[in-house]
Amino acid sequence: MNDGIEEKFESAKKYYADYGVDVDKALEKLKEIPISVHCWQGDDCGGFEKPDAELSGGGILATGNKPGKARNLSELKADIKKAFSLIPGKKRLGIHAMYGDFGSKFVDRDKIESNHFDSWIEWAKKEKVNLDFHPTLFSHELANDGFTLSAKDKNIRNFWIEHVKRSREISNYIGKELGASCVMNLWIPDGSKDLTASRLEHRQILAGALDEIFSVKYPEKNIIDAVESKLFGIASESYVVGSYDFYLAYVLKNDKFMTLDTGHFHPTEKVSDKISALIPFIKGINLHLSRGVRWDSDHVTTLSEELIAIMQEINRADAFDKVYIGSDFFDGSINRIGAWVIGERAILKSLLYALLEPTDLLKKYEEENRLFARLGFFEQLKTMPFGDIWNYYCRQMGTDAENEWIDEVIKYEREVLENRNN
Ligand code: RNT
Ligand code: ZN
Repeated sequence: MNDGIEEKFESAKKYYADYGVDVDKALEKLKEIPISVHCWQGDDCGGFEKPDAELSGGGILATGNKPGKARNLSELKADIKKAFSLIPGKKRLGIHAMYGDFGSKFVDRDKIESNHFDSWIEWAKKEKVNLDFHPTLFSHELANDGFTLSAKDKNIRNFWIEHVKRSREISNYIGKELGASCVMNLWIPDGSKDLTASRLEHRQILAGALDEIFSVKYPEKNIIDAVESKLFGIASESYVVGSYDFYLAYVLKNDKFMTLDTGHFHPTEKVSDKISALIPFIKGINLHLSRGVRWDSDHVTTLSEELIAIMQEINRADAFDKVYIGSDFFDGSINRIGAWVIGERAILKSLLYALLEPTDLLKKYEEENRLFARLGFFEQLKTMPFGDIWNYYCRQMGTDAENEWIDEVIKYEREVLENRNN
């Protein structure tokens, strides 16, 4: 198709070259950086353990009931395939324990096994993507009292310890089968709606449970362990056991990865600033990119200043081997494939924006104490022809340019989603 994309790219390239930016090199790099797309955007985080499963309990909530959501694993896989075809570059897929292939029988969380994930592994091999894993410690009757791994009740606690141990075993198996380490991210909903007297007890119990879970050793080439903190959740407004401070101390002491979910901090707190603060000390960071809006932590990511700042910080630190980029949002009120594509493309756009930054020039202004020039250049970057480079990249990767993908999703909605009666 000749719509001038190549010509625009060539002229944009010159624009950046004037400031010492090698656009081709930036695109080569972008191609190699994988992003881990979460599977649960496809069905509002319901999973397929039981027919009509819905996200329930445990401090998270999916809102919206737009018809057309995936009703089973094969519909979910078809939707992921469609979304992936509209997202350029290397992708991984983040799955959750509740998306195991359990056939028609019910398998409780303390009984999941590696073979329940064989069909995902087969799928991953066929699609040439690697997998990440999340144990599921919500939407279950034993999570309804607000505490799982940090529960005082031994039976509840042991049930969940068993679930996470099995999740690690499965992650190790996935990593081994695919020949690429599987990031296993642990998030628990534990906390309390109101003033809590046993803060320390629950945290001590959680630390003990984590120690027990991680006492089983697996090779890092198969599995990477990460833990995810949260500021507050629905019904855990006053107390969250796995807070940022708790997990930061835990990962530094135990050499684990820290998951930073961008919706899990105070709105004025910047995750971008945490990257350079953690890198000198931490084994690694796993990102759950999301967009917090007021009380909700899970809106679809957009090309925001903060998302760009996160990528700039990773790039300036040249820490793409230490920081895993993944997403975590769920919106059931809009076309779910569209939501995926918007969110993942925003992540990639912000990454490209960062890769096109003439960092040396900005640092030079700082060293010369020309701080107006630094701020001025940050502003100038916003009007540089970044979009022409992005469109060219998309086309080169065999994906739709920015003005094309929306119609593709509308077509899929008409042809596929509207025929699902849910
Ligand atoms: C919840 C956490 C967690 C979940 C997923 C589904 O607040 O962000 O990562 O969103 O595990
Ligand atoms: Zn998350």
